[in-house]
Amino acid sequence: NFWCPGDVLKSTIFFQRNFKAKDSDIILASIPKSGTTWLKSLSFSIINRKKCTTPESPLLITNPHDLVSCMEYDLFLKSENPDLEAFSCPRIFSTHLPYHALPQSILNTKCRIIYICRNPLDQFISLRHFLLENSGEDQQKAPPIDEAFELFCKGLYPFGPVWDHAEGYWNASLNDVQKVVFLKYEDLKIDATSHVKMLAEFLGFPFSPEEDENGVVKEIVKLCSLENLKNMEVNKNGLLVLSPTIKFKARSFFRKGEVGDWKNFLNNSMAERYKKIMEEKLGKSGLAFE
Ligand code: PAP
Repeated sequence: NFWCPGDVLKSTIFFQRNFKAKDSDIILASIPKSGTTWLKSLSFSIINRKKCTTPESPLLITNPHDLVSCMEYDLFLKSENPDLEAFSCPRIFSTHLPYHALPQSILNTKCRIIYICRNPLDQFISLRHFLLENSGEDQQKAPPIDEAFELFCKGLYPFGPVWDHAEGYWNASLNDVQKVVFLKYEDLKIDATSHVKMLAEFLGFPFSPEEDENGVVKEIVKLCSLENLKNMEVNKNGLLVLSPTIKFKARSFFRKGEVGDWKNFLNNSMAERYKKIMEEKLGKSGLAFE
C-alpha cells in the first residue's frame, strides 16, 4: 500500500527481511522532503554531544546523510545483509518506509522511532525542486507543474500517499508514546530549542541543567540550522553517491526551508482541491496540516 521507487524495491525487501533491531536503536522516519536532513543532524548531535562538542562536530565536514544512513537508499542497497554490528550504540538509521511496512523487529523491540512530517504542499514543491536539481540533462523532460500536481493529488510519488504515511505513524505515536514521537517540520521551525530538549528526553539523553545553562542546546540548534549547514563546503559542493545510478548533489538537500513556499508555485484552486483531499483522507484521524 505505498509507492516504492523501483530502484529501492530490492533493498526495501532486504531491509524488511534481514534487519535485526536492537532495543537501543533509533529510527528516523519520514516521507522524502519532510525534514529528514534536519532531523538527522539534530538527532546525531544530541546523541553524540559528549563525544564531540559542537566545535569538533563531524557535521562540519560530513553531509548529515553520511552520518545517519538510510536503510533502503544506502545500507541495504549496498548489501542484502549488511553488517550493522560495527555501528556504535545507540545506532541511528533512517527510512522512508511507512509504518505498516517496517520490519517486524523494529515493531517487536523497544527501539525508538522519530517521525517527521511537513505540510504536503511544501513537501511537493521541495520534492519537485530536488528532482529537477538532480535530473541534469533530463530537466527539459520534467512534467509541467500541473501534471506533477495531478500525480501528487493521487498519492503517486515516492513512498506516497502521504496521508497513509503520516496517519500510520500518527496512530502509532498515540498508541505508544514511549516508542514513537510524531513531529511536524513547522513546529520545529517555530521552536527548535524546546523540540531538541524533548527529543533528548525521548531518546534517553536528557540535557542536564548545567548543559542547558552553558548553552549546549542552543549550540546544537545553531549548528543544525539550515543557514549553517547550507554554507558548509561539504554540503555546497559534495555529491552523495549511493549506488552507480543513485547520486544526489549535496546542495539539493538544502534549499529554502520556508513554511508556505508552495504559495509561490501553486494557485488557490490547487490548494483548495488538495485541502479537500486531505480532509477526506485524514478527517477522522485528528491529524491536520495548516
Ligand atoms: P530527504 O527526505 O530527501 O532527506 P529532506 O531533508 O526531508 O529530504 O527535505 C529537504 C528539505 O528540508 C528542503 O526544503 P525546501 O526544499 O522547502 O527548502 C531543505 O531546504 C530543508 N532542510 C534541509 N536541512 C534543513 C535544516 N537544517 N533546517 C531546516 N530545513 C532544512
